Amino acid sequence: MTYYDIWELINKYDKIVIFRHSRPDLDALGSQIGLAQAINKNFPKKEVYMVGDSSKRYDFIGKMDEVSDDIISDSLAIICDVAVKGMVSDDRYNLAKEILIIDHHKNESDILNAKVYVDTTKVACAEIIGDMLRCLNKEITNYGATALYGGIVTDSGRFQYAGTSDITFLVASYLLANGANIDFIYDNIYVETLAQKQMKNYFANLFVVEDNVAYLKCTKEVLAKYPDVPFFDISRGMVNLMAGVKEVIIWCNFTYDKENDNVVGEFRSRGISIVEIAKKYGGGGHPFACGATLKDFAECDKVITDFKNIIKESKGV
Ligand SMILES: [Mn+2]
Repeated sequence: MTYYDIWELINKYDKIVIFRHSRPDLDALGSQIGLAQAINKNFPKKEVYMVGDSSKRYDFIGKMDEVSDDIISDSLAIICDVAVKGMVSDDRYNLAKEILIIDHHKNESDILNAKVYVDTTKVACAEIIGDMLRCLNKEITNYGATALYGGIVTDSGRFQYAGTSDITFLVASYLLANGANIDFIYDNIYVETLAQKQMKNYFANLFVVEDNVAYLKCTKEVLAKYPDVPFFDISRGMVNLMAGVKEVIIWCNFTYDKENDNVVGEFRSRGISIVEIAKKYGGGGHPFACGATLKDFAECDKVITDFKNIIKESKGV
């Protein structure tokens, strides 16, 4: 599939419903909003909707739509930033006439009969969408450009993580030329309240470093101090407290999920691919940023041991 094929498929449908993964990050939401805005701008007569669970953290970027089954049955479903059934928020994409997946993750898709466009060289799904618009010379609104920029800047860690390429900067340039509002994104992402700063200090004092592995265990007891903070803000929000430490090569955050009575692990690494270990425990993601859901904290210890071993192996010990 090419960018042109994606655009032709969109061209065929009067109604388009855009899906993405649950517990959305700004790349998932930015991809949805950016794509919806681009379709609206280039095909003003088409009806475009976005669906999925809401995330308080990123509400500032925009809201989802209420969409009936009838509309979805008469539409093209586009799924952004995920290719795996179990992770899509709202499974009604099954009702659609046709399904298109646009993703940058390495996971094989298990959604049958979908057309799949996966480019794992892109640091963000929003980069794929922005690059498509750039290459096809299509227009986008200021708002859509801002949303896509937000997806790229967060998934790339402000143009820092592996996967950031010359194309990433070309797409960023295209988005700025089309009115992306950088200040709006940065004010909403990187300015925090005093309470948030103090919460980070609390968690930063809890992590442990052993054999170049840093880990944080957010147990029931630890989380009790912050009962009102959304799960995502701790699970994903605290993992990079351990980044940028000279002695730390792999870092991971294990957060108890009371809804499912299990532990969600977020794994990060500098230079050593760890996604195989995430997969070993039923998870996945990117080589240097991935995760898995664990049964309990005893299983987390096994993951930590695997990380220690993979570092030793890489040193040839
Ligand atoms: Mn993404």
